Amino acid sequence: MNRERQRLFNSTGYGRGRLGAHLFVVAVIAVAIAFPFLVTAGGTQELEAQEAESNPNPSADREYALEAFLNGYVGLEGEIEGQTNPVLTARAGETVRITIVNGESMPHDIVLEQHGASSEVVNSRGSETSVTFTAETDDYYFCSVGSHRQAGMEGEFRIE
Ligand SMILES: [Cu+2]
Repeated sequence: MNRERQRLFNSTGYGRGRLGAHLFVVAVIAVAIAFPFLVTAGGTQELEAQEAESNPNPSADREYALEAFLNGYVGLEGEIEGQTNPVLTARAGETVRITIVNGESMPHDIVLEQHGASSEVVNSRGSETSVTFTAETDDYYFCSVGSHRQAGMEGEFRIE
């Protein structure tokens, strides 16, 4: 190997070494920047998994909450808040969950006639139950206890 080639060889080798070192530094910085995001993303996924586990029925397309009284169900939140026996709506095929919170110490439930869906009866003030079904047709929701339906516990469910 003559002097000229030796010089070229050395300089090329040196150049590659430098390039390798640069790439290594860039990679370390990239990992350092990405690491907190990776950890955060992993943590969020874990939290969501825990929530899904603690809630046996995690997702409904429509959720309604009603407070149950003998003279009617009263909307608890959203657009129906404060309305007595509000019209509840959903698109056909959507999963609907209606939760009732007992507003008094008297047994109440919620039943949807056409959908064949019925909740448990709740007896004490503040106790909750819910009914989940797939929206198929216009219907009525009502309380099946005694003559509560006639007393005022009835509202419409409509396909929008
Ligand atoms: Cu009732």
